[in-house]
Amino acid sequence: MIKEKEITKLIINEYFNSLLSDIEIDVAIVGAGPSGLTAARILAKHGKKVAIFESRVAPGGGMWGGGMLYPVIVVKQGKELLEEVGVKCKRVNDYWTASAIETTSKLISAAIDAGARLYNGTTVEDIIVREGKVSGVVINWTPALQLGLLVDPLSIEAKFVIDATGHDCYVAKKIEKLGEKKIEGEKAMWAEMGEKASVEHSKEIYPGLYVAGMAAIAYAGSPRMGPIFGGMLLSGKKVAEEILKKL
Ligand code: 48F
Repeated sequence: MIKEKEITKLIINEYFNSLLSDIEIDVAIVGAGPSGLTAARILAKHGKKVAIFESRVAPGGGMWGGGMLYPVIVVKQGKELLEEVGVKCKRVNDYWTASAIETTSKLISAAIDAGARLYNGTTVEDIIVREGKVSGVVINWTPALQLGLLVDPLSIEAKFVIDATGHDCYVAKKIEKLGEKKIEGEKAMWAEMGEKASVEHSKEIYPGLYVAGMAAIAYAGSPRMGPIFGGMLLSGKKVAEEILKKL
């Protein structure tokens, strides 16, 4: 016999046990796009306690649609990070192509398989700053924020936070409010420069807070690169490795 109340109990128990165990973590990753997912996989693979908070229901960020909804991605650097998660890459001249759908789903499942927990429908609306260091994130249900409900958030303590929120660099903007830096936002497209800059500028921008992926581009005011994704993957790897040295 299937009982509705048992289904409800299972869902509530599973979710809240997971959230309870993640109130204090090593790394909080904001945004489940390619950079955040890659960082999560590497950190979790090294045994770190990692949670990803993603405002949308479906994780994956801006990768599902490839370029203008042609679901193909291109990489020139970082192909090994796709192969590590089992993505089939095809060489075409100096580039590699892969299915955007295969890539996105495998990045998500590899992060989860490595041990990262993914909280979807959950928006990071603020950060905790204590004694000059980012010490966690402030979360709320995405629908509560979208509806403008007056609902106070909850907080998660984290030793490190990664802003992988993409073009908006939402978390880094909180640092701007602390008077740290004027954020100019991403510049017009220049794929080669953008690819280099996405890795170069993925780093700690305030004690405890790292930027990765398009958030790093927007924070640094560098050119965007469009649907070439190697820089996004490598940026996630770079911040994960920098954080691993400190944990
Ligand atoms: O935009 P997104 O895919 O970020 P990324 O890892 O990769 C960028 C590329 O997809 C592409 C590109 C590269 O060529 O230009 O755009 O830098 O994923 C960012 C994720 O963060 C979520 C958002 O829904 C998306 O899935 N996000 C944004 N703000 C918040 C958030 C927030 N405040 N809290 C939680 N999630």
